[in-house]
Amino acid sequence: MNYSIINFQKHGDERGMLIALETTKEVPFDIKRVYYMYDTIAGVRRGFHAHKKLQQILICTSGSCKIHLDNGKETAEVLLDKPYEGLYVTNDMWREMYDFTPDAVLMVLASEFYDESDYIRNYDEFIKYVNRKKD
Ligand code: T46
Repeated sequence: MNYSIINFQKHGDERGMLIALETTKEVPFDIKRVYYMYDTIAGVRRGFHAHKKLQQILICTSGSCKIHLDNGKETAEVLLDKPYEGLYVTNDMWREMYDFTPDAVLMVLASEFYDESDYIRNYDEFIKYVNRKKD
């Protein structure tokens, strides 16, 4: 499946930890946008879409949450619970985020500006879209 976990280099010293993320070093695309979600209500599941073009790195900088990934053929569940780990997800991947702890902050680095036309928000449409691309 087209995703990977990136382990970021930790710059630790007696004061604590620091993670630095730079385009072309830790991040395999030009970062055009950063957004994050916090205060997610217990039990909420969000996402429910795929992107046609967008690449992203998801980092749970505080607390934890889980990510469900689906490429139309296979699925995977990823636990994000370390501020030094990033989940790299490319296009054509259905995603859902869930099991947010009350202190969870899910930060996302994105390769594109916000564009609603890049979203596929209907699962049946997503399956048709990925199957069409295989032909
Ligand atoms: C994704 C997952 C991981 C903006 O105005 N600008 C933005 O850059 C984003 C991301 C959202 N918004 C607005 C659009 C909606 O009115 O914020 C509201 C919530 O967005 P959405 O319902 O798309 O949020 P999620 O949690 O379902 O999905 C988000 C990203 O949209 C998506 O690209 O991969 O996080």
